[in-house]
Amino acid sequence: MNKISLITPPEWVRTSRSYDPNETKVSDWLSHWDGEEPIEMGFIGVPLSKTSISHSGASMTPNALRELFTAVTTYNIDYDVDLSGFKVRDLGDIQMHMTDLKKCHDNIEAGLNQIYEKLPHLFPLIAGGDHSITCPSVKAFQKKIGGKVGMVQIDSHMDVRSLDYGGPTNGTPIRGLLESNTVEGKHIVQVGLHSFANSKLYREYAVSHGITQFTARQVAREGIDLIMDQAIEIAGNGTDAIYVTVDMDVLDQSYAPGVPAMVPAGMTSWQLLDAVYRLGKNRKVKGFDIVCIDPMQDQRKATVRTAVHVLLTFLVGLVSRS
Ligand SMILES: [Mn+2]
Repeated sequence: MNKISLITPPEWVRTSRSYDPNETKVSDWLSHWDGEEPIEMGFIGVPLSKTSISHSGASMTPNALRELFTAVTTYNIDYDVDLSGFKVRDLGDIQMHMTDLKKCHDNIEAGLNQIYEKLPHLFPLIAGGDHSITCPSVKAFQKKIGGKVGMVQIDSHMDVRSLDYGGPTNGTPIRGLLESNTVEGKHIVQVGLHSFANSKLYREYAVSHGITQFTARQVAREGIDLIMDQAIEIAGNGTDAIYVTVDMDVLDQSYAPGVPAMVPAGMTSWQLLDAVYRLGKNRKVKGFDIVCIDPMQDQRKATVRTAVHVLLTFLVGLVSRS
């Protein structure tokens, strides 16, 4: 029986048809949390996308990921790591209000607070939802940490829009965190920013608040490893923990057709996988979310499938910490 009032059990609990006892599918390993078992890594769905500026079915992402967990194995050949030896559970979804978006954000923060009170050592693996969910998620994370939080945001967009124009939305989470003094700009690093997807005024706002920015072109030219090392150094300098947020619209449109705001010449899947592995492996990283996937526009589930690989590759880094 689930004892946390603001989360509901996973809507879909999928198991794969096992034809071969010699391999484990993610769906058969990442099972539903029973509400009591002590765990240190947990998948949490945050099904909210009415806060998206453009039309988005991102609220369907947690279930879309669960569905594809039946299609992938737990073994990563690049690092020779099998996740099936580690305990990760699906906690279910944060409850949303049907129409009251402020209430939805309040539920995200309060629901995560409830989870962290019950499971103080939990590493949250949060699946949005659109990017608006990152603001309440990081507020709860900062309370859990009880100190200064750094952020590495992998995104085509800066997400520092003024809250005066219909916010909070998926264009405002970083602005919301700055204005609420949850995170300082000097502790925020944005990676993968894209031309013709941001404005000069918001760039000046971000830079004036001390945010460090790396564009998608810099990633292509300088290499993701070098940039991630700098990002981790900056986000970790003077902070107690780093929160990682991945907006899937950072990827090139050919890799991620199922995002509401897709871009050409975005990052490659390999750049993103290498980035999240490096982040997962760093001891200072203590929280993760992945957002802004629209399963309704996703051709052959390509974007959801990539997101599954991003999540699992991050986990491979996490369990490989020395
Ligand atoms: Mn974003």
